[in-house]
Amino acid sequence: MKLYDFAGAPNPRRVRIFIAEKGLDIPVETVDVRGGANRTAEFRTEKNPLGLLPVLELDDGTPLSESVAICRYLESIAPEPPLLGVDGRDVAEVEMWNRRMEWELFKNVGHYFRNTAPMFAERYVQLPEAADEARRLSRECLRWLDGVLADREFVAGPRFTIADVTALVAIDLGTPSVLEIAPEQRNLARWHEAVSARPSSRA
Ligand SMILES: N[C@@H](CCC(=O)N[C@@H](CS)C(=O)NCC(=O)O)C(=O)O
Repeated sequence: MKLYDFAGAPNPRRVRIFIAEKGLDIPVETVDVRGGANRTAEFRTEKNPLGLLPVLELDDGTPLSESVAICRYLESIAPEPPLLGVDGRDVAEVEMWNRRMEWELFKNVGHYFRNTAPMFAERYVQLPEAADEARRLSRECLRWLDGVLADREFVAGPRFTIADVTALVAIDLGTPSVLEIAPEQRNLARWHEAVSARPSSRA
């Protein structure tokens, strides 16, 4: 296997954290995103038609993209520690929380950058109002997430899961331009300190 990666980006970081938590050793090839190597016809044909990273190339050459799909594959070949749930009900709860972190937090942080970052100016119509709204919604998510974390150690319950990975990369990406953990959000701060202290967070 080989992971096509880009160090500065949050979705590849999700997969790198997942790999580190599993203790897997997977060769990495850095793709020159700044130089547009991921948007060439060759990359789109051979790796990912959307021109996005990460891509996990399997031993038979099959290119897998979409971070959660890659994580699902990795969980199937390395079940320990379980990061996607331990039984049917738990799998559903982890999925629920991961999707909330993707849709309510990560997506809004991403929309902020899509609407403000110079690197996206040629690709997307950028609207200041859309950036403001994305910032408002991502901050709103942090407010209710702080409440959720009042009585649980991790986002989806008592165990570290993919929902923590998604929340961590979204918050680290967004801080401090889009959002930051407010001083009164003590549960969120405790959680962020704990997940950031895991060796995988440096992946
Ligand atoms: N839904 C995809 C999103 C992948 C994605 O947006 N990747 C970004 C990095 S975080 C990328 O490759 N950007 C390069 C570009 O836009 O040129 C996933 O979950 O992996």
